[in-house]
Amino acid sequence: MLKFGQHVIQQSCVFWESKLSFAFVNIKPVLPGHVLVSPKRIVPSFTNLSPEENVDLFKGAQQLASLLKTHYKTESLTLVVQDGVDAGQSVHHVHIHLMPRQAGDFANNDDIYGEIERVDSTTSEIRSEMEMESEAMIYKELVKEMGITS
Ligand code: AMW
Repeated sequence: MLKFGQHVIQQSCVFWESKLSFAFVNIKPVLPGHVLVSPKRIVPSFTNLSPEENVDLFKGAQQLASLLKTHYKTESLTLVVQDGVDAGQSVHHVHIHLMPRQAGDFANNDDIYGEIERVDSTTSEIRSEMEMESEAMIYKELVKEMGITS
């Protein structure tokens, strides 16, 4: 069990861990494969990451980006870090959004940013724990198969 700001993330929803970081499935994904990578320590802002946390987090995000590109058969991925309330950050614990993209997934490519804001403000699109666990299981297998290191 790991903390994501005020939220508790069940181990079954975590699909990758390193010494300082972890990745987990999203409770309200804006697209299939929308996952989050965070430091294990509750660090509110990107600028508060230690150099070690920064390297560990981005190394993990890069490897998991490859996993998502392979699994979702795409060459395109949107990465987002909302740092601070005025940038749209709602959970005050650094997280990188990884979102695999497909041709035509939004009418305009950049509509994804409006969708992140819209979904963030709803409580109606929360997924079941079972659905999240099933998704995490698929990625856990891929982490092993692709030899993604911690
Ligand atoms: W931010 O607006 O802070 O950049 O994004 C917060 C993200 O965290 C959103 O994508 C939201 O769906 C996700 N989220 C919030 N609570 C949980 C949770 N308990 N488990 C998984 N994802 C969560």
